[in-house]
Amino acid sequence: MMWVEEIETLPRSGLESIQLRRLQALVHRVYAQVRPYRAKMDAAGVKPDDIRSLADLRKLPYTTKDDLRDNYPFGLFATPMEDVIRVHASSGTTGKSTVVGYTQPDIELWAQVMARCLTMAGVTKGDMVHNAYGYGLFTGGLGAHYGIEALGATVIPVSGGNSRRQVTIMRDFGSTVLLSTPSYALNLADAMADAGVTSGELKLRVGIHGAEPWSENMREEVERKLGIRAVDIYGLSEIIGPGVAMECIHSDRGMHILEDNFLPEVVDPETLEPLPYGEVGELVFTTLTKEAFPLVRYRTKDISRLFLEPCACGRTLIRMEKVTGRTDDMLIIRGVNVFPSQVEHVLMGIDGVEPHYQIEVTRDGNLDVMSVLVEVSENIFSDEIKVLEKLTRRIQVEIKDMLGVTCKVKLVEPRSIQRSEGKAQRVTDRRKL
Ligand code: DLL
Repeated sequence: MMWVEEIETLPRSGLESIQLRRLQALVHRVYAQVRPYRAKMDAAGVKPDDIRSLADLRKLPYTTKDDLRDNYPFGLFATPMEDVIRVHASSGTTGKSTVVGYTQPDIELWAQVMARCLTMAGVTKGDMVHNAYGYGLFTGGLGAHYGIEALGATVIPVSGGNSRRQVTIMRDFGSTVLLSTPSYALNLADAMADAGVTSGELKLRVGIHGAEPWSENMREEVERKLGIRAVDIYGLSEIIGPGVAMECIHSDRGMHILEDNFLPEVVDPETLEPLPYGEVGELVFTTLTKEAFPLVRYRTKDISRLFLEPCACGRTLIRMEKVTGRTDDMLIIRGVNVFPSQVEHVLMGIDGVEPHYQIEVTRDGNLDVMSVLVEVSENIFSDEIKVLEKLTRRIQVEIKDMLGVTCKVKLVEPRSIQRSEGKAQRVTDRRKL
């Protein structure tokens, strides 16, 4: 059990004084060690000593994905590379991925926050934890893995894919906890039905699902089909990975943010003014304890709101509402973050293709399917079928190389894609979550 009672149930004032101390140390550190932070703070006319209260946070400049891209890959790291013992990455705009790094204490911190999250779901030492988040550059697999071990539960590092085998493992090993994206949980439910395995034959008790948006309807479906309690977990690579916020089994609303480590704000995405508790806006996080890759006021683009009302579990940690959308056009397709601009970038590099395209996302069973409709030029269109087939395949391969996502490609006649009269509507998301 990983219940850090003296932190989780601290009165507000106690927690805020810890946050302030950590924030002041952080700001001094990034100012001294990370040139882009110093440049931005100098430009904004703010010095580390100006941060005297938590309210002074708003004097600090925001950090955005563009800052990450401009300093790709390691330019925002605050420790020497020799102290960095792990990197992870997630896809970003125009093909450059977002790279994040961890020192040994960062990896330990991550394991601790993840273990605290698992505890919120009632996971304990005796549990058999089936970890179906992908292992690799994605933070899901390894991030959860270390937390499960830190808790002393048994981890089954199964990663994603091969659902049939996963069902056998769940049944034979007696998995009690499932960690996966919500859509993959539904896939596993289908695989169970195909294999004639009922939820009654499993020992599964709770599912911890995140990394993509999911609705209450989807939660009900997962709970019914797998015979479990399904809870939400939130995180992003930039802030640490999974383990930023977690729904406890008592929560009537939202996820507890581990705010002794991740200081949240909600801001108006247009004016960038911080919003009071309860109002909907863009989530912004400052990492208070991370060494290698600290972030000051990082704009997540995720839409949510914060509320302070006490939770039945006794934790005083602030809660964030389920993330329902984003302020940008990022899509999450089978767990991979995809920006339409990346698709555009690929298309623009191919001769015979017009800059008119449309992305359609649907769901086939529980699997996301991305289709790209691409207009071709007149002379290509009148070409023989072999040429068109070759072009289709080339687009498919290049998109797969760039994004890691297999998509369907359909070439369409010149001028058949509707021209926009304002902002182009390039994406139709027909997934019913
Ligand atoms: O998805 C980390 C993670 C792994 C979280 C496993 C939970 C479980 P990224 O690949 O960097 O990191 O993607 C982060 O995914 O900004 C949100 O838009 C979205 N996201 C993550 N969790 C949730 C959630 C991981 N529970 C991006 N609900 C974030 C809705 C989520 N969206």
